[in-house]
Formats: sequence, C-alpha cells, structure tokens
Amino acid sequence: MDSDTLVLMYRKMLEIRLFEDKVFELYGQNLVPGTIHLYTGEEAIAVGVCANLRKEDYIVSTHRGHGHCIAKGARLDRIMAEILGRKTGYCKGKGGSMHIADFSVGVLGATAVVGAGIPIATGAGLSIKLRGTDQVAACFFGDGASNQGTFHEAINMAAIWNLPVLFVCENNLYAMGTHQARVMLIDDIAERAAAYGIPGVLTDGNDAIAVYKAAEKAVERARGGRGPTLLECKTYRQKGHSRFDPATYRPKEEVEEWLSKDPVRRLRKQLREAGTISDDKLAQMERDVAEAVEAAVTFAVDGPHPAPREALEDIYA
Ligand SMILES: Cc1ncc(C[n+]2csc(CCOP(=O)(O)OP(=O)(O)O)c2C)c(N)n1
Ligand SMILES: [Mg+2]
Repeated sequence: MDSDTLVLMYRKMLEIRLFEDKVFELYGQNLVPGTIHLYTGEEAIAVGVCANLRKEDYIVSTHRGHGHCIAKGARLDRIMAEILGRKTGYCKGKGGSMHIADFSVGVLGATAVVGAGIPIATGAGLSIKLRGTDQVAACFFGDGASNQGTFHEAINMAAIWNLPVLFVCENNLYAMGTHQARVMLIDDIAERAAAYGIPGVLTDGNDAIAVYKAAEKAVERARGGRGPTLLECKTYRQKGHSRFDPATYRPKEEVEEWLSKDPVRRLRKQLREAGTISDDKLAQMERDVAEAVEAAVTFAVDGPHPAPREALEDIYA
C-alpha cells in the first residue's frame, strides 16, 4: 500500500476516535438530544472500506454511523451540528445522530431501523446498473442486522442482478446485550454468502490494512461488473450499545482482550515501525485532528436550533 493512503487512513481513524470521544463528553453535558451509538473500536472498517471508494460512490449507514460519514468525507462540523440538533447540521438539526446524510459525498443516509439500509444499498446498486456508470455502493450493517429478512432478500436480489454492491457486516459480537452465539449457530456470517452464490470474505475488522485489502478486491469486482461481495469484519464495540448502556453483560476478560487489539493504536504502531511517517509529522497530525474536532464543536454550539414551525418542513405527507 502506498504511504499517502496509509497516512490518510490513520488520520481518518483518529478523526473518528476523537470525534466520538467528544460526542461522549458533550452527551454528559446534556448538549445531545436523544441517544447516541458510538463507533469507538470499529474505526478500521469504515476507513478501510471508504479508502477504496471515490467521492461519487455511495454508502449506506446505520444507527452507529458517525464513523461511516467521516470516513466517506462528510464534514466534521456539520455532522457535529446535526448530532447537537442545530440548524447548521446536515439535516437542519431534525435528523440527529442516527439520520445523517450528505449526498454531495455519496452518503445516502443512515437508518435506525436495524437491517433497513441493506435493501437501500441494493436499490443504489440497481440505479448504478441502470444508469450504466462505474460507481459502487457499500452498505454497513451489524451482526444483528444479518438476522433480519432484509439481509437475505436484498443480498439475494443483488446477487441475481449482479449489482455493484459491497455488503459490509460489522460483526462486533453483540446486538444490544445479546451475544451472537445466542442467536445464530454459525461463527462466521461470511458463510451466508454461499446461499446467494457470491463471495463471502472474512477479515480482521480491527486491522485497517486487512480491511483495506479485502475491500479493494470486492470493490474491483463490483466496478468490473462481476457483482456483489459479502465482507464480514470481526470487531468489538469499546463502549456500551448506546450511551445509556454500561455493558456489564460482557466478561471483563473479553473486553480487555479486545481493548488490547485497538485498531487506532495498531495502525499507528504499524506506521511508526515501517517508518511511513516521522514522529514529528505524526504529532502534528494528532494536534491538527484534535483542533479540527474542537472547531467542529464550536461550529455546532454556535448554530441555532431549528424553529418549532420548521418541524413540518422537509417531510412527505
Ligand atoms: C427493526 C429493529 N429492531 C430492533 C431495533 C432496536 N435495536 C437498535 S440497535 C439494535 C442492535 C443492532 O445490532 P447490530 O446489528 O449487531 O448492530 P450494532 O449495534 O452491534 O452495531 C437493536 C435490536 C431497531 N432499531 N430496529
Ligand atoms: Mg453488533
């Protein structure tokens, strides 16, 4: 992999990490309406996949979606403003944490309905095919979502129509408090690809380089008109399901083991060991990212709340 891509990937992962830490903090200050689901610990997946995508490619996101938007190139300040419910946010402050969309960089949106994004990605793939462009669509969803009917129907349709879609399962072992082993008898969700006659690829979701390489092949395949891939990335939520969840149902040893596989620290170490970036440049980048996150907070906090009468604008009736 070329150094520029690796360095950019580290920067994006760090942006997500510091952004999520900040959202956690702001929540405690009662600045965030609703709830939030943090992407902390899963950064390598969004970044490894999106580093293979072009601006005009599409992604479909989930309730745990801040990281997907950042990885695809959406602006930190407008995401933060949306999370804080401000008019300057991507959806005028009326969508919030779980409903961020930015068509200008191909973020088709997130949905809080588990599994509901999967058919939207199949639809995006069909649109690409009908328009005859060489775009691709990537869809992120969880292990829990892979038990929904939408997963099976939408992937089967994408397979038979040979659509340019990358189905990315972020298997963090839990759906809320429920461990994977309680709700499925297989270990690897990638195996399910066999049922639709498409490749199922398993990768270490905490290793940004491994995710990048796996996604690279799948994107090449999709762009080349050879159809969809199911990519399963094994990972772990470092925090609870949502801001309210202390996640006490997880064994301490399990949490510790996964914390030791932190994806951000891992890529940082790889870059230093390979001499891809000097320590000075790394330190500068880390300061820059921290400043960018602070600037996003200032932008968000300075933005007005939408007026009550605006609640009825921008809706279908
Ligand atoms: C259709 C539907 N059922 C239930 C819920 C409640 N719910 C929100 S997130 C979630 C768990 C999702 O787990 P997973 O797909 O593994 O994603 P993760 O949160 O682990 O990233 C559930 C059950 C929902 N939002 N939508
Ligand atoms: Mg999960």
